[in-house]
Amino acid sequence: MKIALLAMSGVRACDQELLRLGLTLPGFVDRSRIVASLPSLGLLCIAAHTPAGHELHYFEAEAAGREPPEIYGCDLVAISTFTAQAADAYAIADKLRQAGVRVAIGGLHVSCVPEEALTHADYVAVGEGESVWAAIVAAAERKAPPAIFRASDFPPVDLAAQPVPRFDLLGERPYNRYTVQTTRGCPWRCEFCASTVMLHSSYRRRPVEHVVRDIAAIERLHPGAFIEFADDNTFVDKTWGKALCRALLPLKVKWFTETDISVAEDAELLELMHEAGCRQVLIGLESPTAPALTGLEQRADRKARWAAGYADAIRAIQSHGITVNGCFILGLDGHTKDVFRQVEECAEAWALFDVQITLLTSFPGTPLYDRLLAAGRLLEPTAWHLCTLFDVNFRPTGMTPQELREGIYWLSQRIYSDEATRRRRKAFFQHFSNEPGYPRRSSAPAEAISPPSP
Ligand code: B12
Repeated sequence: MKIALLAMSGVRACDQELLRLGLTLPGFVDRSRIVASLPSLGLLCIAAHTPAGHELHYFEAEAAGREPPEIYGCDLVAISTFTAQAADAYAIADKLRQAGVRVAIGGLHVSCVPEEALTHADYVAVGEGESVWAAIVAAAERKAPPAIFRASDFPPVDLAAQPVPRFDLLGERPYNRYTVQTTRGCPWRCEFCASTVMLHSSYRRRPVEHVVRDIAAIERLHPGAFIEFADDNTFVDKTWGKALCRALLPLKVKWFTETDISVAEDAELLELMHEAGCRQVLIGLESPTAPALTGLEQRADRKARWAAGYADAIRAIQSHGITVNGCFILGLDGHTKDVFRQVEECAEAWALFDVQITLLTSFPGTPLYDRLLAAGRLLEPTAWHLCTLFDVNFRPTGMTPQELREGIYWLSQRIYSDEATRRRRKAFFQHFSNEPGYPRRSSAPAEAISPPSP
């Protein structure tokens, strides 16, 4: 069969005012541009499990109506989507089926609402795709009737036995970064998290030699490529993390990852991360004030326990030449209108190299969704297109939905302005040029991740 892999791509926000502001704020736009172009690792992973004898092609579509015409000439189209673009993915799937093309769909969103997806696709994958993909291809070949394929009905995915994702299918497309996974999942349970925990409940590490193998495969295709680890929380296991960094040393790649603040507790690990090419860590700080963090991490209330140490931890990480992208969620229970000013103050005081502000978002399948739904706090319970992290779709406790909207407009203008960005970065460099032993290397730490100057 001729099989198309179709990734829903690009970044999204429905709020017109935020988009208008975004368009005038270089910091915001540059950041979006950097991340907007990432290939779908999920599709490349399942592609590597395609039984022999099929022809594979990789495509991307930013919206329905913008899908490549070539997909209509295929026998099977495998679509991957997150929640925000589910409606676009379904619209494309409907058109494909009308044209007689079989459609399979998978990813975080449909894993939570498979029955919804089955009204638009022939085959719906629930959970990790590696285990179900071959069965879906076989079903499409024999023109089997529509069905849901649950990974839980198949042998579990063994992360120590995975082939190299099919990076070769990306061809010469111009990506800023390429994604690789070093771990899957996260041992903590944050109420709002809509990431890998939606697919599989346990936290797993890959063999470090496989991570090295995958990066080497990317570097062979695209020498000098910048790597983004598509992990939820890379350095939970510090011993394994050090082994990973040591294995990465000879590759001389530069990379970015997402991890929790506990990485700051281990100076040896930070040193190794920097030596191994880590240029930035993205950390969910979530709130500038501790009370709003209480209960957020549901296993051991970790976020609330870590909050008092944020300033020192960020300093420890950045003093190793690794910049921190600190993420704040606006609208958490306990946040009042003061939160916007508090985020601005903390971002400056902690000299955060980059700041990410998003709105509390209840993705389907999360404990947060269930809680807000039960409390009647969701404005439009199935408005999946609003699950962008930038659109308000719930009633906060400490302000009105409109005050939350206006707060993010105000804060984005303040923290993403050229002046504030320059001030924070200057503080970062001044701050750490006074640190004993800094800079650790002759190269400026931020060189690989700084957005270009406007
Ligand atoms: C890389 C990334 C992107 C890339 C995506 C490139 C792409 N097309 O995949 C870009 C930058 C485009 C992006 C955009 C957005 N993202 Co994003 N992104 C990520 C990130 C960092 C990693 C995702 C990843 O690669 N995972 C690893 C792969 C292996 O897993 P996977 O994709 O789930 O695939 C597996 C299964 O789902 C399944 N599978 C997937 N597709 C298919 C298809 C078939 C047919 C089958 C059989 C199986 C299958 O098999 C795969 C292997 O097991 C995650 C955060 C994180 N740490 O995970 C956020 C994340 C996925 N993004 C998120 C969000 C909110 C967005 C945006 C809405 C942001 C915005 N405002 O625009 C947009 C969505 C637009 C869109 N494209 O739909 C949320 C999604 C939550 C949700 N449930 O929807 C996450 C979890 C981050 C968060 N803060 O919560 N993102």
